[in-house]
Amino acid sequence: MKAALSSVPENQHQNSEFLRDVLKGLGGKRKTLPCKYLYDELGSRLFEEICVAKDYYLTRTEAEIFSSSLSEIAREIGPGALLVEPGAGNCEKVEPLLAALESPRGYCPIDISPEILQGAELRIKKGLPDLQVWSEVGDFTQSMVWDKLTYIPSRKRVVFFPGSTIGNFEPLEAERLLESFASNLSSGDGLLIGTDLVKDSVVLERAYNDSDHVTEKFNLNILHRINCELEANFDLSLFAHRSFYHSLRHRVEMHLVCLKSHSVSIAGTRVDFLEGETIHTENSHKYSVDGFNRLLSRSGFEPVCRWLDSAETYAMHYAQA
Ligand code: AVJ
Repeated sequence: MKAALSSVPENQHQNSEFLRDVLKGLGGKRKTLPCKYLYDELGSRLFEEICVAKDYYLTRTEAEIFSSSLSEIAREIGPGALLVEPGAGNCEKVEPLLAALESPRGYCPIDISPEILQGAELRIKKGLPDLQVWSEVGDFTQSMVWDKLTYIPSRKRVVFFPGSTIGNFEPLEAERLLESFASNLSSGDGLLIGTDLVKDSVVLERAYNDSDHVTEKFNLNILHRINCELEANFDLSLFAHRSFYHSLRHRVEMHLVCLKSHSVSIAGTRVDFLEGETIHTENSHKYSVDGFNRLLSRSGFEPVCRWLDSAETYAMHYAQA
């Protein structure tokens, strides 16, 4: 009873932040929504489906690099490391890495979804019962969640940021984020980070317009979420999923295109949509190896080495603070 009561203000607080971000994003001339809101419980499940969709090569390719280079990666990290994973999700990727590390100090997953994190922690503890796990619920772009981790003593910290999540950030924001990672590390600590590489636009566009239409469902789910959580009345049939590669900006952009002029009410505020107008919901930046090394250097990291898949579509970088 007590827990239920005390959870109310927390939810209201989260909702008001969500509402503020949504109204701000949809209030401008170019409509946008922060991509972090794609990942509610259903969105996170749909994303897991994307990861196994045959046209979405990123997850599979990263796993291939992992399985073929795992012992080399573990050797590079060295013994006694505390692994910190911002945006850990289901923690699926980290398990083989943790298992390969020499006497790891522990594992700290950070995620905004408490449900996902809870399940992940249980799984990790089952697979690696001797490993110490400190889970943190929160937004990894906020320093608050990192502050709690500074109290865990360790000889070396390594931030693990796989999945090409860094691609979601505009280059300047990515630099700020990597700088903030560096600010939570000491000299000699590490960053193990996955990035999708620049490649043929046909391959890229197929990955974000998969033939099973999971990406379409994932994209549209953000409107469904706004309807459920913010008392809005989006008609999902009036929006279509659209993803394309913007070659000058080296990124795949994901949008929701309005099919017919109409207005929507969001928590009492009216928002007008014109036919053909889009809501920009996500960017996925693609990097060359050199381009990403430059980004690392600008952010306070020294590139140490990297591993690519055999077809050179994806890279796993190791850098030092
Ligand atoms: C989780 C951000 C890496 O950009 O490839 C997949 C998200 N969006 N399909 C990506 C995503 C549409 C994904 N990241």
